[in-house]
Amino acid sequence: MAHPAPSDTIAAIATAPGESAIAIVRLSGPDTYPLADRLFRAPPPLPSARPAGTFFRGQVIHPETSETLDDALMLLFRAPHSYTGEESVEIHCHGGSQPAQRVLEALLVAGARQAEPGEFTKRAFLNDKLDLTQAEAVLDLIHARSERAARLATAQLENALGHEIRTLYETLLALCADIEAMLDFPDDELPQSVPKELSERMSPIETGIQALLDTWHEGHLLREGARIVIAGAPNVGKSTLLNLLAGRPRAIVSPHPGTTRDTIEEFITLNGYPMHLIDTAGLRDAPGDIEQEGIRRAHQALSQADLTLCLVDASQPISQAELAFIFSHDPQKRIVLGTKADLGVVADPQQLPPLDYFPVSLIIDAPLAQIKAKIIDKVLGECPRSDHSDIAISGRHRKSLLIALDEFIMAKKRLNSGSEADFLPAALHSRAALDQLGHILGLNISDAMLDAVFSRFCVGK
Ligand SMILES: Nc1nc2c(ncn2[C@@H]2O[C@H](COP(=O)(O)OP(=O)(O)OP(=O)(O)O)[C@@H](O)[C@H]2O)c(=O)[nH]1
Ligand SMILES: [Mg+2]
Repeated sequence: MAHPAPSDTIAAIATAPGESAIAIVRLSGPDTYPLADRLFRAPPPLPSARPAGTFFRGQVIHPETSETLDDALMLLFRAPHSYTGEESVEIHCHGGSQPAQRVLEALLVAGARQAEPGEFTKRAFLNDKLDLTQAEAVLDLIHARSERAARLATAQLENALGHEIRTLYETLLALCADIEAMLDFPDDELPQSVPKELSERMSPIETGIQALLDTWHEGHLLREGARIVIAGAPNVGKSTLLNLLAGRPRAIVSPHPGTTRDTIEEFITLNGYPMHLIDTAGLRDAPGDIEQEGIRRAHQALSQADLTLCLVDASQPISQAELAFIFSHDPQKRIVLGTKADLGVVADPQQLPPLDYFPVSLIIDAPLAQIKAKIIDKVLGECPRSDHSDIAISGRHRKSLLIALDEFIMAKKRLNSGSEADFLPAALHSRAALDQLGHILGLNISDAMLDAVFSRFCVGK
C-alpha cells in the first residue's frame, strides 16, 4: 500500500510544557521556507537563501500585526537531510508557557497546520528515513523509564531489530519466489526432491522467528514495567516493605491493623527493569465500608499483578485463609515472605515448597538485596539473562510474528505432503508469512495500522 507524500506544512511545539530555559517550535513541509522568510526577521540573507545547518538569531514577527513575538534562534534543515526528510526549521525561543505558544499560533495564522501526535516521525517513516521498528524506537526512547529500557530503544533505533527482520524477510522473499516457480512447472517435470528441499530451507527462518518471539517477555517488561502487588493480612508489614523497596517513607506505617486503606503505587527500577509496586489494604473480613472498598481495590490490583508478594507474619501461626490466599497464586507469580522473623519464627507453612517461603525481618537488618534479587528472578522468569539486550520485541511485533509462524507451519506442512495440489496453498501461506514480516517493518501496511502506531506519540515528535 503506497502512502501519498504529505503536501501540507506542519508545526508544533517539540518541548515539554512548563518553565524552562528554551522551547522549540518545529516546522516541516513544502512551505517551510516561505513561512520562515515571512515570520523571522534577521539580517540578510533570508532563511531560504542560507545553507542547511545554519543557526542564527532574529525576531519572530506576527504575520498580520507585525508584533515582535520573541527574540529567538532559527536552525535550518534541507530535504532530504532532515528528521522528516522534508524542508524543515526549528525555532528555539524562550521557555515558559507563552513564547512558544505565540510563535506556534503565528505559524498557524500564516498557513501551517498544527501537527498531529507523532506526525514528524510519521513523515520520516513515509520518506524512508526510518523503518517502522525505528519509528517505534523513537517512542520507546521517549517513554523509557530505566537505563536498560533506553539502551534497548537506542539499539532498535540503530536498526538492530529492523536488520534482523529484514534479513528474515529477504530470505523468505527468495523462498516464496522459488515456491511460486514450482507452480509453473508442467505436471510431471518437477523433480520430486524440490518441495522437500524448499521445506528444509524454511527451518532457519522458523528458528529465527521463534528466537525473536522468545524476546517478547523482556521487551514487555522493559516497555510496560512489571506490576508487583504487596498483599496479605492487616499489620503484616506490607507498607514497611513498600517503603523499604522505594527507599523512602511513601506509605504510613503503624502498629494499628487496617492502616492502609487505598492502594498506594510507587515506581522503582530493579536491575534496569521498571516496576510498579502496589501496596494494598490488609485482607480480612472488614468491619467498615472504607476498609471494604480498600479490600475491593486490593483484589482489583491483584487481578492485574505480574507478581504478588504474599506477606504473612512469621511470628504468628499462619491461618487457613492466608494459606488459601497463597495457594490461589501460581508459584511462578508469587513470593511468600514471612515478616517479623526478629520476633521468632512460628509460622511454618509446611505445605509450601521449602524454597518458596522466606522468613525475614523488615526492621532489623532487612535483607533488601536478597528480596530484590528474588523479585527480579521471578519477574524475569524464563527470560534469557543478558546484561545488554539489543533486541526485545513489542506486542505489535509479537502479533505479526505469531501469525507469520502459523502461516509458515501451514506452508511447511503443505510442502512436506509432496502432493501437487498442495503447492498453491503452500505458496499462499508463505506469502502471508512474508506479509506479516513486512508489516513489522512497515511495508504494505494499512493507514489504520500506521495511525495506531503514531497516535501513541506526543505532539511535536
Ligand atoms: N518486629 C517487626 N515489626 C515489623 C516488621 N515489619 C513491620 N513491622 C511493624 O509492624 C507494624 C505494621 O506494619 P505495616 O507496614 O504498617 O503493616 P501493613 O501490613 O501495611 O498493615 P496494614 O496497612 O494495616 O494492613 C508496624 O508497627 C511495623 O513497624 C518486622 O519485620 N519486624
Ligand atoms: Mg499498610
